Amino acid sequence: MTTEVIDIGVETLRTGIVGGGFMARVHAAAARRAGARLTALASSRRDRAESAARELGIARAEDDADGVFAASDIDVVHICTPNATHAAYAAAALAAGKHVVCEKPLATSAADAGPLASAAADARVVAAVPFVYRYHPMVREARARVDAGEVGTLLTVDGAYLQDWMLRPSDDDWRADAATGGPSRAFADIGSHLCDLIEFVTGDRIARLAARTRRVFDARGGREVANEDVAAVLFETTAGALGTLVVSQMAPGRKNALTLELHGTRRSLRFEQERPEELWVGGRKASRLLLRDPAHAAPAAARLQTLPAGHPMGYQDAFDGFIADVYAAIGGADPDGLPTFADGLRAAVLTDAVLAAAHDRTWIEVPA
Ligand code: SOE
Repeated sequence: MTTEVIDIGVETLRTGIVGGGFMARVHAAAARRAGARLTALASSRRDRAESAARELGIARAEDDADGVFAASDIDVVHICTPNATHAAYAAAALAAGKHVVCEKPLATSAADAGPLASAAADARVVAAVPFVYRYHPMVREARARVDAGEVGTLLTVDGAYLQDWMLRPSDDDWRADAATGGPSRAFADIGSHLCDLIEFVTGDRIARLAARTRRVFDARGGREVANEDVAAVLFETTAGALGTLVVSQMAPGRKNALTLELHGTRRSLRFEQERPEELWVGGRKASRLLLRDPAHAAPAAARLQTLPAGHPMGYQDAFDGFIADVYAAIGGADPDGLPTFADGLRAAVLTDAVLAAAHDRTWIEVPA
């Protein structure tokens, strides 16, 4: 029997992953769904790479990250390692001519993120940061409605991102260690998602802010903690809207509760990450809860709906939508709303501003 190979004119992308934890699993699933070949994985140690590669069904384990960057059979590198390694790994992947998906924070300071954003622009490769909540269809629906003027002039923003996995002093993670996590933990890890969503949905920018941060436990799991558990931010946008943000990884009962509520002169909108099928539209006379439905969606929201109404889509679907757009961009497309290294730099600028405002106990003008 002969096997006929049909050339459908689409080259299979070859993906390499650096990192072997939870996020590597999410990236691998999304890459596979986007049709890529998962070629190799590297982790902090060879044995870890081998077990993660086995678990994720990846053909080859490399000795270290350099092995992935140097591999001639890899087109796109996904960096899913501790925060403090991101900048150097992203720079090395770009220098090797790879397309790059780098976990957030892109770097642990704006000073380190800036050159990466410039290098990515110069390298003419696709360089993306997974601000994946942009890929919930109801977030695109909210953005389309703001853009169409349904909200009116934006007056206030009420945002929160709450988790509880660092509630007890025995809860520990590399993110709590400044050497691996960086100078900000809660804000860089999850506050960055919230700010990205605010600016993405409203098209407005956080222009100035005041902030307080708090480290609740000075030690976790026997080591010193150098970054914050919680943060509160008061801000003003370029267009004059006022907003507040509460960010905590110590909010009992809250697992991944990103909530964003916008109030305008005509309508309010509310999105909750843990209820991604819904968008609340508030009005003075009547309010409505919209349920995701491709048949009644703005085009920008409809294109991300891979399942029909009533068949819930969630976190992995949002991630899959993001990676599908990254790979489409590598193929020459220009997908709307793809978060790039420029957005990673923006998150680093905002994180620096929050830390500076909290430290100096003053308002900070956020660089545009
Ligand atoms: C842990 O706080 C974490 O996995 C973040 O790192 C992700 O960015 C967020 O999507 C969920 O929570």
